[in-house]
Parts: sequence; structure tokens; C-alpha cells
Amino acid sequence: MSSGTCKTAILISGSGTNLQSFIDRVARGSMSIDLCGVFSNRPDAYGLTRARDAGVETKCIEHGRFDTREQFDRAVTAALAPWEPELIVLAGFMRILSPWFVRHYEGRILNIHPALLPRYPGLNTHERVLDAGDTHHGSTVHFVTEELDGGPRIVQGRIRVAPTTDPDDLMRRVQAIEHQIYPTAADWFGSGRIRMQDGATWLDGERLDEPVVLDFDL
Ligand code: NHR
Ligand code: GAR
Repeated sequence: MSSGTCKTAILISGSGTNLQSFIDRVARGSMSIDLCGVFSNRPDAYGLTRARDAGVETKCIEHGRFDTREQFDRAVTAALAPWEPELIVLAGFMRILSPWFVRHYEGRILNIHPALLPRYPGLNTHERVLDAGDTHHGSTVHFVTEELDGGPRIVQGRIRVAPTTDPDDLMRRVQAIEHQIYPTAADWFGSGRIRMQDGATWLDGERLDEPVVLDFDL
């Protein structure tokens, strides 16, 4: 599925609503990336159906068949290789990647994490934000490094928590933001506007000490 030329593989484990936002943006055109394939570690991931419906190639390898993380990651890399990806997008991909995989695609892996990193790395972020009584929440697109949820940040979409008190409602609002900021960040990568260098994000040739923050009212 082609709009631009930066070959992009998307890795998923689940429903794939972020994947759908990429499919929709590429279909509308004016994106610098080309979806070369979708990979899942779960055969029942609904995102695989979304990809097939859009005519995007899919592959699946179940991680349970492997003794170590690195053996699984080497199999994933072999499966991706024919697509010759220049960018790897993690979109709800739930397996921690080994240092070997991260080095193999150094500076070319993006993740979206549903929190305003460095706050709340890890799981159950929406509950933790509500429990802490934070006024703001959001999601962060970052480069993937060996440090979990710790790579250089690129862009954050931010919302006010109020008046939400229910974690599922908060999750839905955060996901609506993700669907806007994640394809945008990938487009910046595909057009050469962002890169990872010296452990930092560079945007238009300038080192970012803080991510780009976009405020949303929804
Ligand atoms: N890999 C590396 N090296 N670095 C990151 O920053 C990564 C990564 C792989 C995935 C996504 C991440 C998130 O945004 C991500 C970032 C899964 C887990 C996890 O604990 C943690 C963080 C993230 C994704 N996974 C369990 C595991 O043993 C399995 C959990 C499950 O299957 O439900 O891999 O939140
Ligand atoms: C997204 O909200 C993403 O930020 C989060 O999972 C959701 C995936 O939704 N990622 C993680 O929590 C990674 N551990 P999707 O499958 O509908 O795109």
C-alpha cells in the first residue's frame, strides 16, 4: 500500500486501531511512507484482518515456539527481510525486543506509549494517571532503544484528564489522539525530518531536548 517511498513494516499484537490510522492516512495519499507489511506475534490479532482488507501483506510468528527472546527476534527479522523495511512501527506490539533486534534496526524503530513519558513507563497507564490525580495525560511517540519506554521522545499528544474518572473512557480519548500523532511522526521519519543520533531526537537538523507537545481538546 503505497503513498510515499519509505518502506514501513508495522508490528502488532492486538486490535490494531493505530494500524488502521496508518492505513487510512496512506490511502488518502500525501504520506512519505509505504506500508510494506504487517507482522503479528498472535494469529488472532484483529489487526491482521484490517491489513488483509486493505491489501497489505501479513505474516505471523507465535513467540511461544522459541526458547529465548533473541531466537524469536531473529525469526521476526528473517520474516521482515523480504519487505526490506526502512522503518519499523510498533503499534500495540506487546513483546519486549532484545538488544540484538534493537541494534539490527538501530534508529529505525518507533513506538507509541500511552503516557506522557518519562511518567508512567510500563503497563496500566490510564489507571495510574487517575490514581495519582494528574491533571493531564496523553501519549508519546519515541525511538525504541534497549531501555524499555526509554528511547528519545519525538512527539506527545496531551489532553486534560477532567472530567473523565473512568479508565476506559480515558483510554478511548488517548487512543483518538494516538491516531493523529503516530502517522504524523512516521511521516516525519519517512520524509527525513526526524532521526535518532547521539541518543537524541533531531527534528529539521535541530536536537530536541523536549518532545514536540501538541495539545488536544477532546
Ligand atoms: N522493546 C524495547 N527494546 N524497547 C522498548 O521501548 C519497547 C520494546 C518492545 C515493546 C512497547 C511497550 C509499551 O509501549 C515496546 C517498547 C510490552 C511490554 C511487556 O512487558 C512492555 C512495554 C511495551 C510492550 N511485554 C511482556 C514481555 O514479556 C509481555 C506482555 C504481554 O504479552 O501482554 O515481553 O508499553
Ligand atoms: C495503544 O494505546 C498503544 O499506545 C498501547 O496499546 C494500544 C494499542 O492499540 N501500547 C502499549 O500499551 C504497548 N505496551 P491498538 O492495537 O488498537 O493500536
